[in-house]
Amino acid sequence: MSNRKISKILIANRGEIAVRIIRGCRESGITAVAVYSEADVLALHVRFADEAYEIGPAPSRESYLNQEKIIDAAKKSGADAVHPGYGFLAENPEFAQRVQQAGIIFIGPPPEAMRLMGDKTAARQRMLEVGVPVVPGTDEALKDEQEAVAIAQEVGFPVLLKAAAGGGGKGMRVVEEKDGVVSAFRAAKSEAESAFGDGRIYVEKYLKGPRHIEFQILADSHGNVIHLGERECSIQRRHQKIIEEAPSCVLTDDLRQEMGEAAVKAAKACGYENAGTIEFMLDKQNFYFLEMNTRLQVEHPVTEMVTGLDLVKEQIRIAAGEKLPYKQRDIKISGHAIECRIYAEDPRNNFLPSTGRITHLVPAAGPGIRDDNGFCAGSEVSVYYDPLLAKLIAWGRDRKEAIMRMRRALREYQVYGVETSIPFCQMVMQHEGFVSGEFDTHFVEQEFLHRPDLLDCMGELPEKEAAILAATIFHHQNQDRNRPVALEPGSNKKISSWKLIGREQCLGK
Ligand code: MV4
Repeated sequence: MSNRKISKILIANRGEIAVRIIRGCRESGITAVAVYSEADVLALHVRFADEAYEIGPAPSRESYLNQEKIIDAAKKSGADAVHPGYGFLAENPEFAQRVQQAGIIFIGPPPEAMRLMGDKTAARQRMLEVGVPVVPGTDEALKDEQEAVAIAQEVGFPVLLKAAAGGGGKGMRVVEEKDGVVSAFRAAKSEAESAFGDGRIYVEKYLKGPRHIEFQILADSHGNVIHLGERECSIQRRHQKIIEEAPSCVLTDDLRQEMGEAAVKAAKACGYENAGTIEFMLDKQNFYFLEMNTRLQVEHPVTEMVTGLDLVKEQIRIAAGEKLPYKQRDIKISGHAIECRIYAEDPRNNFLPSTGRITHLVPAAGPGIRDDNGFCAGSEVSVYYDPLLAKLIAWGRDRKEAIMRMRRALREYQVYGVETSIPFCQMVMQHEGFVSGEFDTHFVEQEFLHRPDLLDCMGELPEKEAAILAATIFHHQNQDRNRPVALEPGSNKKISSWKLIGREQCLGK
């Protein structure tokens, strides 16, 4: 494939990932074009971009998922390429195709690779053909209930019913015994039909306590494929990842090499290009292909921190037709990185989304800390979009140093106006199971959901900071000196003890 110069990129996304991609563009000397919904007029990604186009009302369906509007904006701006980020249209092969048909480069894999990996049974078959291990199960979608029962018995209980069009946990059902198969099959099928418009279901042996380990891949358009090591993503809740790290503390060098080679083989088997991720489940020393994510992932920064590469800039160079300038042996993993996702969700209230205006925001900084953010003080967190506010990444020479840095950074990070997952992340960073590295994908449900008291002493402001904050709010409100200051409703415990304080108490103490 011939080289094509890229000098202007339209970012078909919002929030922290749009900001992240704009940063990569700017560092590459490339003009960044933002698109935004009516709700995002004042958003950070719009401010950081060189140009911006409005693409419709707040609901994603009418804006960030509106292919027509986005492609129009790309044409109007004269962009050479479109970067989809993650979510929205990132793994939609029709969108990639339409971008290409408009004569614009899609910064991502070929649509055919996306389509193959989007069909979980087709992906399983292809992996079997090339010798990448998959969990024992069916090669094709189940015809009917009778076949479901027969094959479940063949595979052996417990089994897991999965949607062929699924991924990310939707439409999955664990079945413990023969009697449960028929009803689980019907439930999974109807859930898959309404979620994906595709009710095909297949069976896998259910693994009880797997760890989730994924490999980052880079593939150029000249047939060169390498991996950048793994990320461990087992700390998640209802298929939403919360904490990720690289490297995994359970992989030996031999296993890492073996899984890395399998990941490269998987990417080659689907004709992959650009950045992608092969997800595996690790059950003791056995690993199994789970699925491939054909996009840049939320957690890509931990890989960047331990490899020194910038994945967005690599994506752009690959899309421009350049060759990977290094080989597998040139990739060195250095130190340890941990990412905490800062969601606008209330961990003290079943992770309920917390919306509203961010009134006050102080990100963490200092040695070894990176903050990939999409919001600032004054930003509105709306019900329309993903509640991810920022990603806090800590690097250390080893895991212990990364954990200590993360604890320190979480202690500095201040967000007011909305509740966040910061106290939850603090709790995990102090948790013996996390610190020792002994955890699996059930960590959150096992260690936390029955013990919300673990959060009681997390994320509280020391009194002096609460006092300064109260004084600041008082000053801004410019109210009667004798009137008490009321802090934001819904503030955490320690602050609520400062709920009613007069100016004299706030200042000078
Ligand atoms: C599994 C599994 C156990 N056995 N498959 C969850 C998301 C979806 N992509 C696949 N998932 C799982 N598939 C078999 N055969 C357990 C999970 C699973 C999981 C996987 C990765 C990360 C977190 C998870 C949480 C619950 C269940």
